[in-house]
Amino acid sequence: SVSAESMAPTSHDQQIEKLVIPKTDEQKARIQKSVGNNFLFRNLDEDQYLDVVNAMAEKRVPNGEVVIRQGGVGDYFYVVETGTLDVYVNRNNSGDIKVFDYGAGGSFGELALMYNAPRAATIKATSDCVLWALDRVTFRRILMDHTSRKRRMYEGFLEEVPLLSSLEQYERHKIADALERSPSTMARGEADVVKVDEHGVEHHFRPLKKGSYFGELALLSDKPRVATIRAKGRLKCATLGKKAFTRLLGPLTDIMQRNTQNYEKYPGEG
Ligand code: 1OR
Repeated sequence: SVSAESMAPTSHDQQIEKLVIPKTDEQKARIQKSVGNNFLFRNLDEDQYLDVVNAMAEKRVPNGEVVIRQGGVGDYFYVVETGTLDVYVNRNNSGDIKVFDYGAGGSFGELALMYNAPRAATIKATSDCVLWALDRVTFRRILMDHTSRKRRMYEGFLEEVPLLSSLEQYERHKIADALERSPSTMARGEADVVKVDEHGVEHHFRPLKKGSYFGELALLSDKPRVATIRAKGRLKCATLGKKAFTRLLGPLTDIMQRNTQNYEKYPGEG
């Protein structure tokens, strides 16, 4: 059964009905686990989190079923508890092309809700799935502001990072979702790249500037850090965790691998 609780009047003097779909503790625990690794839920306060859990509907989808059809109207945002799904985009009527896939903890269906646009892709289960569906109103009330603000904030900057310029705008949006605003793509400042050899002598490599990235080598090779990065004055970076790096920058591995050859060639090395 579904019920609605009324909330205090907003500044517009409207009554907002909160959606409450009753759940067992077991279901609540499964939601918590599913959203735990999802960036879009990271900044919710306790009340917002409870509202989201209350509003979510459990949806079981058999292998092969289409959850979202490109061109359709946006109604729900989905989080994957278990199972796998493929994403297809059909451009200029040239047929469906698979562009991405989701597994546990993934989420999709936010674009149509955020921009009042038709669904941008088709999403089809490739195994039996358990999904949590969040209605459009709750999504917009709780998750949209932060998500769209973060995407907008990083949009211009990520476009100017040469490594990322070949990506689709939507792929940069996913990177923006995953970025942590901690003090590694560089937003401002300069940094030295220093390697100390076995005799304790420092070797300097090409310094890093706005739009440079660093820290990829150890992630690509699963080896210890091979150089020290030292800020020259104030430095502002955005960081991407290892899991998000692998997932979102996987398509750029070859380019990053190729770029590592340039590290040895810095002529200013002394
Ligand atoms: P939606 O509400 O438009 C389809 O419904 C969902 O597919 C969409 O929200 C996204 O959550 C998800 N481009 C657009 N939407 C995508 C993409 C995508 N991938 C997943 N979705 N691209 C793939 C990027 C790896 C760009 C393809 C040109």
